[in-house]
Amino acid sequence: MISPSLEHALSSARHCAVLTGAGVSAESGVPTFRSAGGLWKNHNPQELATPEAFDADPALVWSWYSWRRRTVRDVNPNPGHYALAEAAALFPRLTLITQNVDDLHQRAGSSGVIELHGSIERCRCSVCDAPYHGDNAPPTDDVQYCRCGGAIRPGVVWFGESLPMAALDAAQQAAGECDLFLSVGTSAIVYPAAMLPMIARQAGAYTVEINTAPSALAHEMDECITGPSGVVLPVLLETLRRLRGSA
Ligand code: BJW
Ligand code: ZN
Repeated sequence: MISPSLEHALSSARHCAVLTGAGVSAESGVPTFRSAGGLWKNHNPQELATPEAFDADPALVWSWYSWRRRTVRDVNPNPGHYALAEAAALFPRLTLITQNVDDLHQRAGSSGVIELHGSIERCRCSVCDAPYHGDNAPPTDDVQYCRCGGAIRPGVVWFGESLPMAALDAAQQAAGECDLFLSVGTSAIVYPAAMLPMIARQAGAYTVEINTAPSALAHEMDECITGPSGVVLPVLLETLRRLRGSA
């Protein structure tokens, strides 16, 4: 599973950057966006994750996010999340960038995670941006309202919205500086996140995709490993430990 080129990159990389997508949480039981069977009550996730959908039917979108919040709270990190958390100690520098809005990387022990698409656990007012006071409460199916009267929305980035600038800047900088870039469990069709592997490759990093099926950018990567991240990442971690001499 580990090619000589990847072994070389694992043993010599000074800065490893990792981009994760929904696939990394699939083995925890969190549905991906674009998988077969990803529908919720006959709605397509891609049609619900938009400001237009929220404006048209806040109750529908809010209850979808409440359902997802319950799912995320009910599941645990899987061996892929844990392997990435442990790998951070084996590289001089590791930057973990995620498109996921769950907090499973953090719960597995990763720190400094760059959240490109926000967090499902941090809601805010859709009008005045005030933070929602009920973030820690059990998810409700009824839309919540701010003191200003605005509907509370999930603190995530929907299509057509800008990514948090500091997170995007940090991710682009890491992609441009790293010497090993792992793209894990993402279909790589959503921009600007999907630019990151290309930025890394153009800057000279060794780029590796880990996915159960080739992504839209598979042909642009130096190497693709086909398999579930919950299996592949622990193998990478074992290899890293052997190469870098840690127990
Ligand atoms: C496994 C596995 C296992 C399964 N192990 N693998 C440039 C070109 C074209 C379009 C654009 C562009 N720049 C911007 C755009 C527009 C748009 C965009 O990208 N559209 C494309 C779809 C064409 N982008 C935006 O609007 C972004 N905003 C922006 O750029 O602002 C400026 C701007 C606006 C408008 C025009 C131009 C500029 C914002 C994007 C926000 C994305 N938001 C979402 C929802 C977040 C909230 C929520 O969670 O509800 O983010 S959409 C959804 O897709 C979510 C995900 O983070 C994101 C990526 O999905 P991901 O993670 O890749 O999941 P899947 O399901 O697609 O793939 C799972 C993968 O895992 C698969 O490959 C499986 O094989 C694999 N897998 N099991 C390993 N066990
Ligand atoms: Zn408000």
